[in-house]
Amino acid sequence: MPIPADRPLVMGIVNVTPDSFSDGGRYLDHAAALDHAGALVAAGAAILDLGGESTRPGSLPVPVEAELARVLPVLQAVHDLGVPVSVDTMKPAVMRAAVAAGAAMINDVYGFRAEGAWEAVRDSDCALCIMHMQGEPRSMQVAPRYDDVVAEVEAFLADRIAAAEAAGIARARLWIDPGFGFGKSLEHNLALLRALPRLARLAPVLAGLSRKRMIGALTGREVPADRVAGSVAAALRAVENGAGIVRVHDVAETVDALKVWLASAGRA
Ligand code: 7PJ
Repeated sequence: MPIPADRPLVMGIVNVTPDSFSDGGRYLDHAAALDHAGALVAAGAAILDLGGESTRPGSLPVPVEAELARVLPVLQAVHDLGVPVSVDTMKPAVMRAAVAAGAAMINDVYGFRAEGAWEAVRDSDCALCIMHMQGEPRSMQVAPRYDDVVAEVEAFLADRIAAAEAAGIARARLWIDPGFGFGKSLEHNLALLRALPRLARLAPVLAGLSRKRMIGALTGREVPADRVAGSVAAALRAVENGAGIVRVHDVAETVDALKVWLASAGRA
């Protein structure tokens, strides 16, 4: 299913990770993810992002079999919801399986740097989102450091675009993402948010700011679920600065805000 390119899209986040409140049963995890996906589409999500491995600061890797067992059954089932589905993974084996199962996008926070990643997605027409991350999830927030964060993220993304093209992947398939919160301080994140128009010259931009620590830092909200209004403001700024997709938890709120904001700007 192709990704519409004529308007800013709200991407709803669907985590398929074991629920600490369930008994860990696989069926319950899948059913919960599917329920959530349906609710996000009903709330107006134009695309879903399905992830079976947490990449939050401090998180540890998940074995490939476990990630496949989490993501694939849900990917197959969410197709019936009628929106394109992105799969959030760093693993070539998961990319291959997701492409074969009809994923519309592969979203890789590691920027397709794993051995075999380009080959896993080359012979298909699915979109690719190349994200910038400094370090690894386990340690990335310990001491993020840049001389010029915008120039360095831009150079990384340009380099990855060139690598994709060298691997035989059409540029029209590529999206880029500065990776808010992935090895970045609050100041780094704000500089990148302001610089989105510059990054958008490279490729269409996907921005993920939803409920992140930077929103907590700016609002004083410790609890991620309390960061909705701050996250909506960040999503609007990202779209104003050229983002084509905003990746969010709070789909209904973001869709409403975008409708009003776009209409008031004469863009609806
Ligand atoms: C992002 C992501 C993001 C893209 C996560 C979280 C952490 N993929 N996956 N961009 N964040 N492309 O949602 O807080 O910002 S997981």
